[in-house]
Order: sequence, then C-alpha cells, then structure tokens
Amino acid sequence: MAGRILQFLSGLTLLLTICQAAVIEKYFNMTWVMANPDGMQERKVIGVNNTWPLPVLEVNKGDRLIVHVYNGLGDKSTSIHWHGLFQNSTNEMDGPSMQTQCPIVPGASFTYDFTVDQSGTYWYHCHTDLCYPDGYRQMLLVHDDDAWFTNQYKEEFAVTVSDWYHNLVEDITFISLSNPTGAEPIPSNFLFNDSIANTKLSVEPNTTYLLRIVNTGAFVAQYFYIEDHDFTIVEVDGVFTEPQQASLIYVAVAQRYSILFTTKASTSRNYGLVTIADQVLLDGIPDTLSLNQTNWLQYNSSAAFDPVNVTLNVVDENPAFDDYSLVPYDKEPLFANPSKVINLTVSMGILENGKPYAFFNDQTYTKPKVPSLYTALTSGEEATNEAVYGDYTNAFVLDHLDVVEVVLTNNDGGSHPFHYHGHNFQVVSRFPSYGEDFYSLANNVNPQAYDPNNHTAFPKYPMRRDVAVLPPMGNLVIRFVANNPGVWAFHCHIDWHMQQGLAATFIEAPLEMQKRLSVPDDHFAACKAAGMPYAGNAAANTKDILDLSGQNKPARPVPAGFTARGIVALVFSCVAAFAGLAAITWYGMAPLSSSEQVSMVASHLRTSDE
Ligand SMILES: *[C@@H]1O[C@H](CO)[C@@H](O)[C@H](O)[C@H]1NC(C)=O
Ligand SMILES: *[C@@H]1O[C@H](CO)[C@@H](O)[C@H](O)[C@H]1NC(C)=O
Ligand SMILES: *[C@@H]1O[C@H](CO)[C@@H](O)[C@H](O)[C@H]1NC(C)=O
Ligand SMILES: *[C@@H]1O[C@H](CO)[C@@H](O)[C@H](O)[C@H]1NC(C)=O
Ligand SMILES: *[C@@H]1O[C@H](CO)[C@@H](O)[C@H](O)[C@H]1NC(C)=O
Ligand SMILES: *[C@@H]1O[C@H](CO)[C@@H](O)[C@H](O)[C@H]1NC(C)=O
Ligand SMILES: *[C@@H]1O[C@H](CO)[C@@H](O)[C@H](O)[C@H]1NC(C)=O
Ligand SMILES: *[C@@H]1O[C@H](CO)[C@@H](O)[C@H](O)[C@H]1NC(C)=O
Ligand SMILES: *[C@@H]1O[C@H](CO)[C@@H](O)[C@H](O)[C@H]1NC(C)=O
Ligand SMILES: *[C@@H]1O[C@H](CO)[C@@H](O)[C@H](O)[C@H]1NC(C)=O
Ligand SMILES: [Cu+2]
Repeated sequence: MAGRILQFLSGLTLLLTICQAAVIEKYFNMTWVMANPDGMQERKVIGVNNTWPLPVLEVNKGDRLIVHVYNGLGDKSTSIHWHGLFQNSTNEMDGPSMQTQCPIVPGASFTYDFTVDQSGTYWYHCHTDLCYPDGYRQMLLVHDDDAWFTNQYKEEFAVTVSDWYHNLVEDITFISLSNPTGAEPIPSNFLFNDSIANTKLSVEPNTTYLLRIVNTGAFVAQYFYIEDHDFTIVEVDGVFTEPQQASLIYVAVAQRYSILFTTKASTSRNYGLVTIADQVLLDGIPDTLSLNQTNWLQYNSSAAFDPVNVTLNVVDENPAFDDYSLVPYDKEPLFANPSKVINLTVSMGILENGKPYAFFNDQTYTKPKVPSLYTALTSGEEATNEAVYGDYTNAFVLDHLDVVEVVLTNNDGGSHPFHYHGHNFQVVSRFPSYGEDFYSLANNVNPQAYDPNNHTAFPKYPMRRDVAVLPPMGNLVIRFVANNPGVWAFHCHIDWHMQQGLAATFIEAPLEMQKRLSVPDDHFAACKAAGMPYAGNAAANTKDILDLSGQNKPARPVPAGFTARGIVALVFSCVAAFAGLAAITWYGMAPLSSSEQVSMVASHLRTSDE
C-alpha cells in the first residue's frame, strides 16, 4: 500500500513538473548597433532590439523556449544555433544554415520553438557563414534544482570569455589569395563578460559560489584561474561531473565549465580572476595585445583592485587540468563495440585558386543548394544513400542507434576544438593529452595516428562533452550513440576554420527522421525569401534524386606537378612583385600599422615552409 501511495505521489510530482514547465517567448529584432566593449574602438556589432550585449537567456529544465527572429540587419543573413541543446525531435530548430534551415535573409523572419530537456551551461550564436565574431553570441543558462550540487552554493555567477576583433568580419582578409598560409586573424583584444578589467564578483567570506564560464570566442582558447583559490569542477558542456579539484582550466572556444569555489575567511583584500589567451594558437603577438586580463573576486570594495602579475610560468608549472580524467556524474559506461567507424583526417592547404581551405579526408565542406535536412525529408527511400547529400558536403549516413566512433587524426600543426550538434560524446582516447605534452607533436612531419589495436585503456566512465580539442599532429577518438534522428553538423568550432570548410554533416536515421520530424511553414517561407530551393537532392533535383549535376563545387585541387608549397611560393612572389613590398601585402589588403604584424607574418611563413 505504502509503495502504491509513493508511486502515486511520484506520478503526481511528475505531472506537476510537466504542468509547471514555463513557456518563455522572446522577440529578437537583429539590428546593427555601435559598441565599444574594450574602450579602444567603437564598432558595429549585431544586437537584439538595438542593444548589445545580447540578452542572457535563462530557463528551467523542461521549459519551452520560443524565439521569434526578425532579421533587421539589412545586409547580412543570419540564423541561431542553440549550442549544446540536443533538439531531440526538433532537429529543424538547430540553426546551422544549409544543414537544417535556409539562412534568414534581411527582412525575413523565422521562429525557433523547442523544449529544453537538459540542464547546465549553454550558449546561442549565429550559424550562418561568419557572423558570430560580430558579437552575435550570448549565454543560455538552464537551471535545474535537481543538480547534485544545487545545495552547495549560496549564489551563482556566469561570465563569458572571448576574443574580440575591432573589424567587421567582412573587413578582415582571410580566405584570400593574399593569405595562402591560412593565418588566422589575430584578435584585437580579449574580453571578459564583454568588457575589460571591469567585472567584480562581489563575495562574502567563508562562502561557496558557483561560477559558470563560457568561451564565446571565434578562435582562441583561454586559461582561467582564481588567484590563491582552488576550485571544484562540477559541470562541463552541460554534463554534470563528479567533483574534481583543479587550480587552472583550459577553456577552448565553445566549451563551458561550472566550478564551485569557497571564499577565504578574511576580507582584507581582493583576488584576481585571471584569463590568459593560449598564445600557441596565435601566429604572432602584436605589442599592443595583452594576452592576460585580471578581473576580481571582490571581498572588500575599499581595498585595492590590482592586476595580477601573470607570468608564463603559471601555465608551464601548472599544466591545465586534463578534462579527459573527468567522470560524468551519471557514470554512463563506455559505449562498447562501435557499429560504425568514421575516420576523419584533418588538413589545411590551398586549392587551385590559391586560397587557403581546410579539409576532412582531403575534402573541403561546400554548402549544398538545399539544406541537408530538407534533402533527407524529401528523398524517400534514397535518403539513406549518402550520394543524395552531394559529393562535397562530407555527408555520412548513420543508422538509428548505431554506436558511432569518430577517429580524428590531425595532419595540421594547430589544435582544433571539434563540436558535434545534437549530442554530447564520450572522449575515449586522446594523444597527446592536455597538459605539458599537448603541443609536443606540433612540429612533427607526420601525424601520430590512432592505432585501434594499441592504445591506452579506455576510461570506464569516459568524460562526455560537446566540444573536445584535437591536439596538433595527434589524434582524438570520440564515441556516441545515434539516438537522435536528424541532420547534425560536426565541425571545428574555430569559426575561421569552419568557414574554410572544416565541417561534415552526419545524417542520423533518415527514415526515422521522415516519420518523426516536421518542418513549420515559416521555415520554408525563409527559403522562399532567400530564393532557395527546399526540396530534392544537394543539387535541388527533385525528379532524379541521384542526379547531382549542378551541385555546388569547391575550387579544384592544386594540379599534379605543383606542390601546395610551390603554389604558395608562386602566389607569394606574384604578390611581392605586384606590390614590391612583400611583407606588408602578405597578410592582407587591410592597412597594417605595426611592424609586429609584419614580423608575425614572416614567422608564420617560416614555420609553414619548414
Ligand atoms: C524587442 O522589441 C519588441 C518590440 O518592441 C518587444 O516586443 C520585444 O520584447 C523586445 N525583445 C527583447 C528581447 O527585448
Ligand atoms: C527592427 O528594428 C529596426 C531598427 O530599430 C526597425 O526599423 C524595425 O521596424 C524593427 N522591426 C521589427 C519587425 O520589429
Ligand atoms: C555578465 O554579463 C551579463 C550580461 O551581458 C550579465 O547578465 C551577467 O550578470 C554578467 N555576469 C557577472 C558575473 O557580472
Ligand atoms: C570564517 O570562518 C572561520 C573559521 O570557520 C571563522 O573563524 C571566521 O570568523 C569566519 N569569518 C567570517 C568573516 O565569518
Ligand atoms: C577593507 O579594505 C580596507 C582598505 O585596505 C581596510 O582598511 C579595511 O579594514 C577592509 N575591511 C574589511 C572588513 O576587511
Ligand atoms: C612580476 O613577477 C616577476 C617574476 O616573478 C617579477 O620579476 C616582477 O618584478 C613582478 N612584477 C611586479 C610588478 O610585481
Ligand atoms: C600579461 O600582461 C602584461 C601586460 O600586458 C604583460 O606585461 C605580461 O607579459 C603578460 N603575461 C603573459 C604571461 O602573457
Ligand atoms: C579507419 O581506420 C582504421 C585504421 O587505419 C582502419 O582499420 C579502418 O578500416 C578504417 N575504417 C573506415 C570505415 O574507413
Ligand atoms: C604500442 O604503442 C606504444 C606507445 O606508442 C609503443 O611504444 C609500442 O611499440 C606499440 N606496440 C606495438 C605492438 O605496436
Ligand atoms: C532522444 O529521445 C529519445 C526518447 O524519446 C531517447 O531515447 C534518446 O536517447 C534521446 N536522445 C538524446 C540525444 O537525448
Ligand atoms: Cu580548427
């Protein structure tokens, strides 16, 4: 009897929880506004309703979020990705243009409408070409009273860290003849919560707080520590973890951490919240760019707020905590015996047009004419045939409930933070690991490939997250279960690299998608407004679904007999001859002011030519 009453009560609680779920409805008019977050240069940024930073979205687990987007920009297309949210049964709300929707062109509208059935720290950002570096990104926090650490802190804080450019993305020379080495644009600055040396977390002594940290940058990872305070990691990328002590973390772009920290007994002074940009990612560091920033834990408003004297030793003597050793709180066991293995080798290089691109297995991602989701929904039985998604979209079809293993091998001397939409994944192997050896292979000639028959033991309960970093010239092995029918982007989260084509499309259970998903009419209206087809294969052919003629193609590969390096040299000497000032024209056509930029380009040239 008691058992039955309990059962009844828990049923009632469930019912109440469902009934309590709120509907949070927002109207976003995307507009250009002026902002000057670092106090060094006012610039145009993308705001909502003429306001920037964008609104922080806060919901409770189970809530329904509806965001009506109007593109009031006039000159730029847009879309919103809800980073880390699974969009289980609502794939059409995921946001990446040409994968799950058409771009929202100026003057068009689009409604995102979905239920948030996860908890933790997320963010939202534009996912149409290069657009989030122009300020179009913000936190999305999902509160959950059932989180295991809910009762362990008094108050919570949430902050973003990010790189910042003083120029609009259109005004930054990147995929260009004048940048054949693909040198990523050096940020103008680094922001802490969209500001500089301006954030003070007001704390009481002897008290525990929760701090959420989101890297909303386009490129650069950052180290983070609190002066003289250790802390406890309790969440990564929306996955609650077993408590893990740490003193320094490495937060790649798009990654999130929640930490608990306990304040000291004394209020005699304030302590620094220190961020240090990972300089290894930068091809050069202009004198004007400070890699480190201090913000503060404010114990005492009358005491000094001194910048922390950061030395590089902080990072060298204290390798950042290796996220590979985290254990998810739910202790989900290793996904064993993959039924599908996808090998992806990452490389960077140029195509025949002399411009720099990025490749998975020598193929740069090129957008299809029809968003891949709409192809899956309109191709009938042929939706399971990879061919219909086109030859240049890096499309992989997964069976429903496949245990998928993705083996990433890095044939590039830079690290890449990989993100998968619609899931989090287990990180089952990584070489070299975070910490001292992370960059040890960067100058290798050949990558260290993963050997499925000879690797360190897989963790019993592997760390799960939705962004993990592939080390330079190393490898990374992730696993997930294809339990979310939909079209999901898999890509490097360095926005510059994604624009260069470092992306793939995983098509999960297309026949299940046809049964479960439905696309609202306003999504098709957005295609009409954009003049884009929304049915048929990647070439928009609806009659002969296997005829891909007319599909979008990338530039051709460098012809046989020319090495990529030869082309680089050729282009370089053409540019040099043209301008007579090789070093200055090299990096870009944008005006260059400092000699640092010149020497940084020269050093990039050296490393890539060796
Ligand atoms: C934007 O402005 C519209 C119209 O005034 C308003 O209804 C809406 O709530 C505003 N949205 C935000 C996020 O402030
Ligand atoms: C969006 O904002 C712009 C600029 O303030 C305004 O002209 C336009 O009417 C707004 N559109 C909507 C649909 O709110
Ligand atoms: C960070 O900025 C957002 C708004 O941009 C604000 O809501 C939030 O309170 C700030 N965090 C802290 C700790 O000040
Ligand atoms: C903090 O805790 C310590 C020891 O528990 C106690 O001695 C001290 O008075 C507390 N300080 C404050 C400001 O509450
Ligand atoms: C706060 O700092 C001031 C200046 O250093 C100091 O005089 C004061 O005693 C401190 N207050 C407390 C409560 O610790
Ligand atoms: C910063 O630390 C370095 C190395 O420990 C030291 O040489 C230097 O004097 C310090 N600078 C300041 C302003 O404290
Ligand atoms: C931190 O920034 C200061 C000021 O720009 C600079 O002097 C120092 O070298 C930087 N430290 C590191 C580790 O980058
Ligand atoms: C992936 O690579 C491994 C190791 O080179 C190889 O044995 C396997 O056949 C490859 N699998 C696929 C599906 O390409
Ligand atoms: C397995 O890998 C280790 C470490 O890379 C290497 O030393 C060893 O020779 C390898 N064993 C075999 C049988 O390949
Ligand atoms: C999606 O929901 C189904 C149940 O409706 C569940 O089995 C599956 O695990 C979910 N997938 C994800 C990624 O949460
Ligand atoms: Cu990358």
